[in-house]
Amino acid sequence: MAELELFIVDKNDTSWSLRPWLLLVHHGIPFVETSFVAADPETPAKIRAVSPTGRVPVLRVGQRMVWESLAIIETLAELFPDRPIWPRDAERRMHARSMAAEMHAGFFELRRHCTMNLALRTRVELDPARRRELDRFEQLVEGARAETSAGPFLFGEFSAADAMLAPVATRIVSYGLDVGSPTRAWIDAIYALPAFQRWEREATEERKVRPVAARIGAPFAGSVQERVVAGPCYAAIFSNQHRANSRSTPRPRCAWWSSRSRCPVS
Ligand SMILES: N[C@@H](CCC(=O)N[C@@H](CS)C(=O)NCC(=O)O)C(=O)O
Repeated sequence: MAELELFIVDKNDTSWSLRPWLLLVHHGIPFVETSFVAADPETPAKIRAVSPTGRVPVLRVGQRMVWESLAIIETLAELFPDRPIWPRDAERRMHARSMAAEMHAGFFELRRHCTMNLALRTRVELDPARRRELDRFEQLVEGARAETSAGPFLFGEFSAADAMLAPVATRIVSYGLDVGSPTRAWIDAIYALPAFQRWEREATEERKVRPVAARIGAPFAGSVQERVVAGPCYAAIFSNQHRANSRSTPRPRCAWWSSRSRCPVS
């Protein structure tokens, strides 16, 4: 099996990177994690060096790069057919793929106005356009949950559909958005998932050493103040080796600069 390397940015703020990362960690798939520091001015160039779109996540499979979160997830499903990355049932798989594609292609208002900020706890009222998107999101959750009484995830066990929708769970929590009990139960399941809890722990550790990037947290800029670390901020590029079934948080291999500068990566 070719070596896998997943390139991501700050865990507090990156919704797209969370998706394939959750699947890799949940399924105990070994991979190297390389995390760029969003606030480093050189990060956009570093990302462009590995990603044709200048965005992350990107997965290196041996010598080949795979970009776009959904393409990465499909690649993982193909590389690891023994793992239930998509639901095993063909009908549910169709449903799950449609949901994942809708998530990948839509929900622009929610994304733009409730940017991912894992540490944030606030309460905002949604305007009608954003509320419509959240209503549609709730329909997606309820539609999937109607497929099976097994649980607690969308199609019973954790799948790529849950991974694709998971960042919206964090936005609902961060911004105190009102949702019904089926969506609330699904959010609880996401927050209880060991892989998600590991992401949260690692995000907390990162926040202690990484400066806040300018675009992250906008437009609720005041809400990210808790991320600003007093004194000089020593930032690192983390390169971690994830081994199969490893439950502990890997240690960073190197730290390369200290900086208070900001760059427009979110
Ligand atoms: N459609 C892409 C979106 C990726 C994306 O927007 N990633 C953000 C980080 S979460 C990024 O790299 N932003 C860099 C920029 O906008 O300059 C995917 O599904 O992977």
